[in-house]
Amino acid sequence: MKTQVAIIGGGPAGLLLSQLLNRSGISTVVLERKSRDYVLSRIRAGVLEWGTVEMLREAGAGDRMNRDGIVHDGCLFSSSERMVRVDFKESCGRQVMVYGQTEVTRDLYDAQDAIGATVLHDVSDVVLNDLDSDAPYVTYTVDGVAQRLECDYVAGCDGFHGVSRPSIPADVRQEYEKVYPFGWLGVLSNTPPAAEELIYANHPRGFALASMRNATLSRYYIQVDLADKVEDWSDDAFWAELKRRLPPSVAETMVTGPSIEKSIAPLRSFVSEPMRWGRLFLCGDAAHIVPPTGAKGLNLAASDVHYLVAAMKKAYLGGDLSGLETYSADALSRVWQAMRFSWSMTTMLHRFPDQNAFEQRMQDSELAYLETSEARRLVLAENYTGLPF
Ligand code: RFL
Ligand code: PHB
Repeated sequence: MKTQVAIIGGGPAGLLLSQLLNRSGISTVVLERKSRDYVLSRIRAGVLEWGTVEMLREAGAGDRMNRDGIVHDGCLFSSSERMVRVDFKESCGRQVMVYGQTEVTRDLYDAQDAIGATVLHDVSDVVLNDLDSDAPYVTYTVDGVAQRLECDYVAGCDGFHGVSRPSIPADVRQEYEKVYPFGWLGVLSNTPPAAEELIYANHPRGFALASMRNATLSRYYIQVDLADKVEDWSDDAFWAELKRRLPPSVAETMVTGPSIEKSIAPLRSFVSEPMRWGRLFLCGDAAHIVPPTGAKGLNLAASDVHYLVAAMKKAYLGGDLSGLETYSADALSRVWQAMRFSWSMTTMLHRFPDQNAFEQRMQDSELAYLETSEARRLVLAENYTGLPF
């Protein structure tokens, strides 16, 4: 088989890239390790920056989001001392869209089906070959049969544990990492959201987040010990702990119910440079991971795709390779800004095991500054809603 761009991974980065390239007349084949049902069972991101919203619309995958997504003008930050609202719209004139990654992925699969794009599932043994030549190719196995895909370029969209990043020689890669000493326990439940906007809570017992998917589906997270297992947390124990950490007025009135999904995710900041090697281009979690506190992971995957699509269009439609040459630097400059923001939100809102009284006061002062300074709220708003591409 032959294509112009071989895309490894059928998560949001791979599917959005495939959709936008195909719509520009550039052919793709997506190779995904898991089944479609498995990919669609993952519960992950919930907040889309406006740039991501516009890309999904441009991809022809925005109809359901336009109808069912919830536009948010702001969000809340609470601690035992105070409750601060950041009004994104007032501060920086922008908003975000609350619409789950699961739905984004479903819409992208439907859009790919509608244009007859090639997405192969249950693909194993993916190997990227001759990436530093003019004729790279990908070998893989489907239904027990070994296959070969010839291409001009390979897009590595296969997440943190994929094969693409390790295909760049170790002596070329520079990796930066910070592992946080806690995880997030997330619960999805068929209950109305606790509040109209998201609440990020800094509490002496640990961080909590009240989020949502729609009027009858809520998503909550609490900071937990890295050693904790999902089995350690009954639904009752989860709700009791969440209520302790949320503002009392919210905890008193919130509706609880059986969890329909419960999982623990570790928190990490990670960047691998460069994002291009030879004819391989990394996008999304394959190149970088952010802790979820800033709601940036999926949005960064989309911004990488933005730069790569622009570069590919320039190359294929205008014969100009300069966008491909600068892809890594262009994508990384925005990645590092999102890294900084996610790290600062994580640092401001979580309880660290070795946190002393001084560090405690630093967190309180951050929130007090947020409460009193319009400039500080603007900084948060412009980062949360997404820096320009
Ligand atoms: P994905 O989604 O991991 O998709 C990669 C795909 O590649 C496949 N794959 C392979 N395919 C072929 N061959 C191989 N060898 C392969 N190895 C892997 C995988 O099966 C998979 O389908 O990466 P992508 O596309 O880069 O998308 C990134 C996002 O999924 C991720 O950044 C976000 O979910 C992060 N995230 C959030 N991001 C936001 O923007 N806003 C949020 O509110 C937000 N909340 C979150 C989050 C992530 C979380 N977890 C669980 C990590 C909340 C949580 C709890
Ligand atoms: C979510 O709804 O899953 C969500 C929202 C905001 C975050 C992280 C996750 O910062």
